[in-house]
Amino acid sequence: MSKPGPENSDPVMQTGEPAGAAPADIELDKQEWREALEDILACYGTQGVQEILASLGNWCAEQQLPVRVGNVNTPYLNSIPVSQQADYPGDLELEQRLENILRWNAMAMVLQGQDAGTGVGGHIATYASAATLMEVGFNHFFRNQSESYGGDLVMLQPHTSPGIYARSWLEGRLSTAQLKNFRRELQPEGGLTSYPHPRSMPDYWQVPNASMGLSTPTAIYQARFAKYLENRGLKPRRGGKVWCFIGDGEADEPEVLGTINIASREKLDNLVLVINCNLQRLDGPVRGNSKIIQELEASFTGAGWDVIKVIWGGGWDRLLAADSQGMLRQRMEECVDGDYQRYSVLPGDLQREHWVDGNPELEQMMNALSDEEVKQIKRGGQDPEKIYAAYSRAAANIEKPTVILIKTVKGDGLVDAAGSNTVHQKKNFDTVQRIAIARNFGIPLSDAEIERAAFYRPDPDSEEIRYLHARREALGGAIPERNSNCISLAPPPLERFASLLRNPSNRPQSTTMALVRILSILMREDGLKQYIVPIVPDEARTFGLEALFKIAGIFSLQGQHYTPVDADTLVAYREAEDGQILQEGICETGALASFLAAGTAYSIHGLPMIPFYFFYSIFGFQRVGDMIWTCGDMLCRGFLIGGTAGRTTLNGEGIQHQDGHSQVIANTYPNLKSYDAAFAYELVVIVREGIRRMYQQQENIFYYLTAYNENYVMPVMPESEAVAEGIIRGGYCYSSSETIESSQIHLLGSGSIMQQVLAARDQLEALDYRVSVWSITSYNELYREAESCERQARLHPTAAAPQAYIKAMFADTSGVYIAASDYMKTLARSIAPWMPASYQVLGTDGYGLSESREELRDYFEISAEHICHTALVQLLRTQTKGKRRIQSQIDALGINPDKPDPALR
Ligand SMILES: Cc1ncc(C[n+]2csc(CCOP(=O)(O)OP(=O)(O)O)c2C)c(N)n1
Ligand SMILES: [Mg+2]
Repeated sequence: MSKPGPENSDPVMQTGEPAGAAPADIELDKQEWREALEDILACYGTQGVQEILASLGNWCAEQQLPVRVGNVNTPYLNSIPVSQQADYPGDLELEQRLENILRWNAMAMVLQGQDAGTGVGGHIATYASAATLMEVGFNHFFRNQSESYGGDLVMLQPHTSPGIYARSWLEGRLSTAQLKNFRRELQPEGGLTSYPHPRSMPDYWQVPNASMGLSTPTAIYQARFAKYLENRGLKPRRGGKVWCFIGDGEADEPEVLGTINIASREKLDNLVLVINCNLQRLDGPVRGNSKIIQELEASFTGAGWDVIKVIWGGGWDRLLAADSQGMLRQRMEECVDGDYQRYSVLPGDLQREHWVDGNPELEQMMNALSDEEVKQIKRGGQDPEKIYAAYSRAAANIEKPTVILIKTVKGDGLVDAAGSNTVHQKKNFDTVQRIAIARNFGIPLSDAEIERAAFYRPDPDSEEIRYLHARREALGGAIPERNSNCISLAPPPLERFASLLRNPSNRPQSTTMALVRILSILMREDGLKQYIVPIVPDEARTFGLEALFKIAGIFSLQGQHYTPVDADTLVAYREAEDGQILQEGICETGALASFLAAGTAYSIHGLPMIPFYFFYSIFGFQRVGDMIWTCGDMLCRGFLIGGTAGRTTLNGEGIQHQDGHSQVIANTYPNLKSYDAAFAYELVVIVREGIRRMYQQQENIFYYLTAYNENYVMPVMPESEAVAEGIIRGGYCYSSSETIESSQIHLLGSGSIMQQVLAARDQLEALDYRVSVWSITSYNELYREAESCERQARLHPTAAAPQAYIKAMFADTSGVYIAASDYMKTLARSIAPWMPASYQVLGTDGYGLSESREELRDYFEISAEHICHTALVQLLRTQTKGKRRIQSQIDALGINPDKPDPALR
């Protein structure tokens, strides 16, 4: 490439110092450089321009100049020039009429709720800003699944839900009663949930959305998972996009910008993120002092996304074309969002004054427009043609995800309220305002109907309704719509896990290792193996999963362009385009989003994918609890495995690693089944049951299993049927000195702490006590079932009360009852109302600390000695005979009664 550069030489080259240049000189220089680039463009195209700029950048770097060539920001203008704007294929006038009807009905839903005095609330302003963005999508882009197309997943801003419902009502998919009962789900004739919640409306909403920020990682990882399924040959390559709409205020959530890199790294060209930049959040401007669109452009450009800005409506095209001196452009750059928000509420004459800002040339340009025309000039998000052009480009994009930054007006069309700082919370309008708004939208209702915010639906034969149906038919049907048709899978027969049930080698192992072995067996099982999705956030080695790397491969859309350092070992780090393992790096949010994508594939893709997500148990609920809550809402299935569990079993790691509370939090997730198993065979039973319920029975539940890293010899599974049932229901008798009935002491153990319980049993038996040991696999299951029985009894006081399972378990027993676990006491304490009065609980209240396992168990008072001590103290309290003997046995244990309380440290 040998094109002449600008002829004037650079003063920096001669002096090494930046020479001051007169403004006119530098303007001349700039002009010459631009002309040179124009030549380059004509000769070599965009690539040529890129190469020249890159070489200039390199030159600056060689000279050690603190100058960056190539700005991450483009001017504050639309990215697509008028000359490249795609033609609009729809009937603009008709679409506008339809949109106005939707705007009115969406508002009427909220107003009717307000008039009814139910106080259920609702939002108007978000949809008012987003209506055009959404309508262009609904009329021309969002496509359903068909024989030839994979289908789009459309995720809309939560607060636009009234507009989405209004559309479905016009389409005849929702009843008038439902619309009337917006935010009143319990009404007998049906109601509608506030925001997108599949749990509440499982045939309608696909993806939950209400907790700001989570929809972006959800969308990114859904897009990536679609590619995973294609690459693994499970889903045909028929296209299909994820369209995700978020607010500009929402983009402040760290989950948004924190997860965008993976989308470009993985070249997710099936992803379009649309950011509705109405410049406002709930309280006021998003970036009053600068421009949110420019800030987001820089972030997304830096992250490697294709960025399309839609800032100005078509009304500006003429003015911009006439702006040969760049005055208007300069003013557009100078104004900050705080100014723009103010302009949106000013009348035309004042707006003009501010735009012109004393500049006579600008004034002359603006004189071409009347005050009314100035007021009418729209932002890009109010112009369907500009939006269409952006969506078309995004839809055709290859090898990159696209973000479209669209400038809108919050509360657009809501007289007096649009653009105000209070518009987000605006839920009511008086009669005069209602009439003004309805008339503005051209709604042909009487004043009386408008006053009571009646819904308006044109005749089914009207042009509007026929158009609405025709467009959706052309695009494959209604959206949103959720399916849950999926094939059933049965768990492998129990015998397949023989090595875990009988432990022939007698080698000590941990429950984590047992789970890894269960996973390996499932990954070899015909009919099931292809559906297993192991997920790890850079912790595979911690959990002993690295052996799977070579066998199953780590999924990477790029494959592996290097020879791994351990290529010739059995555990080589093998990345592959069809890898089965999702290795998410240190990003629990991303890993959870992958779990969500895999665990909902039965609904989104009709594929029964079974995710097993292994993570440090402390970095689960308390780190990404909101994402797990989303799993519950989205009816996600799969297994969450909280590894390195237990406040004392994970030793040495200290406060921020040692988890003694995840099982407690797990109980707050209503459809999550949580288990704290002690033995390998228990895990086999639980995992089989999970597969049976989630994938054979198609139940909308998911599982949380804590897994420990303490090695011990796993016992053989007892033959009794009752054991398997007890494991699932939450507990069973593991051993008795003689019989259950004759036992004086009952010890309840779970997880790794079962080993301490068994040691305590031995010590107590050595003192001639008869002891029963109970394995409690899930206090949460026991508690829930007992609560449910309690409720039954409360509501049917005269009927025979159902007996809680926990009561039945201990029905024929007597003596003292001591529970010990590696979790907070409140976990085991939850069953206390159904336990005999002598029930005592030991647990790990307090922050963890760096110590050995043995010391930690003594410190938290869950060691075998403390369990013995508690049992003896309870005997001392409850027995009338042999007190002196018991006291001497207590003394012999040597427990320091004045040791500090770990819960208070
Ligand atoms: C995690 C979370 N925090 C706070 C809220 C409350 N909230 C709901 S909407 C909203 C403002 C949204 O602003 P923006 O994203 O700009 O959307 P807009 O309505 O302006 O389109 C807030 C703070 C929420 N829903 N979720
Ligand atoms: Mg906003």
